[in-house]
Amino acid sequence: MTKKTRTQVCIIGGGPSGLLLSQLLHTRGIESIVLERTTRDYVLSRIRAGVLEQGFLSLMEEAGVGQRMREQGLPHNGVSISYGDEKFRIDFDKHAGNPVMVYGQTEVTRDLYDAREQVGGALEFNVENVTIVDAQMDRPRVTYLVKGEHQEIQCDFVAGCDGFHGVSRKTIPDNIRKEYEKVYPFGWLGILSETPPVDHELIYANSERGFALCSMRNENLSRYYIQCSTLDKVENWSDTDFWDELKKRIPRETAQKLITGSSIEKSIAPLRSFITEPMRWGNLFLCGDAAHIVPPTGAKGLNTAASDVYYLYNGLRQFYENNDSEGINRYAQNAMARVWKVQRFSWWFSSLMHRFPDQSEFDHKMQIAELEFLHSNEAAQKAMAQNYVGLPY
Ligand code: RFL
Ligand code: PHB
Repeated sequence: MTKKTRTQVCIIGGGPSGLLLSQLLHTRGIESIVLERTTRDYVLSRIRAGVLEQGFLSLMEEAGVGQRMREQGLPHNGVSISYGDEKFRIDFDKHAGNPVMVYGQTEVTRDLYDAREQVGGALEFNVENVTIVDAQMDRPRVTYLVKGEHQEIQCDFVAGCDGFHGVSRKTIPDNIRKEYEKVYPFGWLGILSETPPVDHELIYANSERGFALCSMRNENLSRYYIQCSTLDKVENWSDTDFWDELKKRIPRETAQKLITGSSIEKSIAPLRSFITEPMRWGNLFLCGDAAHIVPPTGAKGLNTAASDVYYLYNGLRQFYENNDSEGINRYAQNAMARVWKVQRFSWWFSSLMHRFPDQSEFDHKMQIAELEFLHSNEAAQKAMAQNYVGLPY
């Protein structure tokens, strides 16, 4: 026996994109059901993004979940870039007029889960075999299994917010779907440690030994990354090895101030640029990592997921409130135009900051020349600042 339910928007994936979309729709009285393959605890255990753009903050406020972020987040007015022992600052206030907010993805997701639960939002965990049926018809359906029981949701629209490994993107037939991909020949080894951050702002470091990033979550929680080989394993890196390597990649003056401690999380992430087109197929709309992945240099993944949510939410709102399909019809075009620009920035910043295994001496000289140009040129700093704090949407 299949249990049948009806809703307006079926959202696949209970990560930040899916939760934010469902909470925003709720503020307008639009019904949704979120289907999540794992559990709330599992989603909250993934240490990911840490830097939020203004557009993201506005959406959280609009969704009514901005309070803790406003109280506990750390506004940052700039970021530092180093190469060897040289270090300079990109001033967001001066060049872009907006700060960014340091507030972890874990906290964003926790706030969204709490809000969904407070208003009795429909969320199903541990769903299996999610399948999108009749995405091109007026009444698409989503079928799945939960605790061995067959379930079916009939809806008007399906939002595919199920990340890079989800099923939504693959529902679009191969002859319609086009994918663009660049895989980088290195990864990021990250640790979280209950130590004060080495600086009050983030430091992106280009060094002879490879890239490093000094980031944070709060005054006593630091997040550091170092570029590593794609073949590396977390077990190969003791905390001491990690700190020793980090110190060699950041300016000496900064390394002397670094407070080390034992790690409470350690993981390796691959780096990839990936885009799939189209982002809409019939009544299926892809959002966030389901449609695109950026390398983490520049902190754009979660923020770009949020700009997709913005376009989709406003399109759905226009549809349900005014019976006007203009917004949903323009969704793929609007979202994609911004996604390519963000991809460009993430690719440029990644290319500038990392050591590539096949890098020639010429390539290296070009990196240093570009860093020196950025160091000394206000127009270049302005372009960097505007991209970092987030392009408008
Ligand atoms: P998510 O977070 O992957 O969530 C998708 C959810 O869908 C579920 N799912 C399914 N559910 C039902 N049925 C299925 N068949 C399903 N398949 C999957 C999954 O369990 C999951 O819960 O995608 P979403 O919501 O689009 O959010 C995207 C962000 O998580 C991602 O872009 C960022 O984390 C990227 N990122 C960063 N972004 C930033 O904006 N700023 C940063 O500072 C930043 N730092 C980072 C990052 C990503 C990193 N890693 C690990 C890749 C740092 C790192 C190291
Ligand atoms: C993080 O704090 O996890 C972080 C910050 C900036 C990035 C990537 C990750 O560019």
